[in-house]
Amino acid sequence: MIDLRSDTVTKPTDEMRQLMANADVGDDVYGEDPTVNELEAYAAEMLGKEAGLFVTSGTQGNQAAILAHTRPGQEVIMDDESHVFLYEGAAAAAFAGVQSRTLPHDRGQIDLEQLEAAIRPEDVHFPETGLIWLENTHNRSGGSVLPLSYMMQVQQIAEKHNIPVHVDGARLFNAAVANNVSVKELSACADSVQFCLSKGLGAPIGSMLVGDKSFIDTARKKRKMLGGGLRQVGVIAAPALHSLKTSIYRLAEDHEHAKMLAKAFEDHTKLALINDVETNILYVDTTPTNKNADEWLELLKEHDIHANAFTSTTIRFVTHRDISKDDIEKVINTLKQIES
Ligand code: TLP
Repeated sequence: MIDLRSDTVTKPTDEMRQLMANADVGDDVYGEDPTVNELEAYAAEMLGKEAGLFVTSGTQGNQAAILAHTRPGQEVIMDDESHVFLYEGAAAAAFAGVQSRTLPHDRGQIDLEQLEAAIRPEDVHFPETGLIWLENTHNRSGGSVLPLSYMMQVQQIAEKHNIPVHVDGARLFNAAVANNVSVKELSACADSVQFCLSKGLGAPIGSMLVGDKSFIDTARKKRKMLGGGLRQVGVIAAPALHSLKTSIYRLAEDHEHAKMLAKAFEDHTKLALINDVETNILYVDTTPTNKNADEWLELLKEHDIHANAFTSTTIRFVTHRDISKDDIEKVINTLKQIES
């Protein structure tokens, strides 16, 4: 099976399974799991923050961050295609009681003037702006990278108005590798960062939230409220730590594979590539082929190739550790065959 539905689909390697079996564990709600403690310290140090918190998923990390940064009745500024707005079940409204202030964007970048204008002045009628939200890489823009310079400008605006910035960095390491900047530099532009261990980094479960110590102390309580106080969590922290230590260098390969696929779409198929491919995500429009997304997915499935429909005429392909160059070549040949 060639599974291009998401970079979340990677299976744990034999080495990871060994690490899981042998992990040193304790009850993490008492702070006694040595493996997760090591992972949290390692992640915080890597991103240049005081503290880290292991969370079960990107969604849990994002929601713990919103709960820790805001109060009910505040507003969070975000782009109108952010994951937190589209794909987290309105959890920010349901759990934190905040209002989402969505703004248009270009490749994940909200116009800076519009961003600043959206910050609420003091007025008895208005909600307070409690948080500014960025997503890097930007999923719905096809894994586009927010440049460091853009993030620094957002930070300047946020500091001027004394508002914290959170980065949904589910794929922050892809951004760092693609733009050849360190995750530390990217993370320095934000008060808190969530990044996923279970996407490009290839761990089976988990995400990290990092920030200063008082923020992480609060987020830890919020994680408990969200049911994320796990016990012998070392069994999943061990492969996650291994991923973080060993997997970053290979993300460039996923980006290469995505570019190979992009070139094939441009040269050999009527499927229209929608995004510039900077990292590991591609969106194609099926309209010029006279087939809709579901029809394409069925045809690909016959060749054991799997992708996801995002609209009735949009398909997403995501490259990851379990996709080899041979797999990409097979996909390209299959696409040519279907169209011929
Ligand atoms: N993204 C998933 C789906 O939910 C769409 C995927 O397959 O891409 N932030 C961003 C930018 C994400 O892309 C995702 C997951 C999350 C947060 C949530 O992470 P999880 O799935 O671990 O809750």
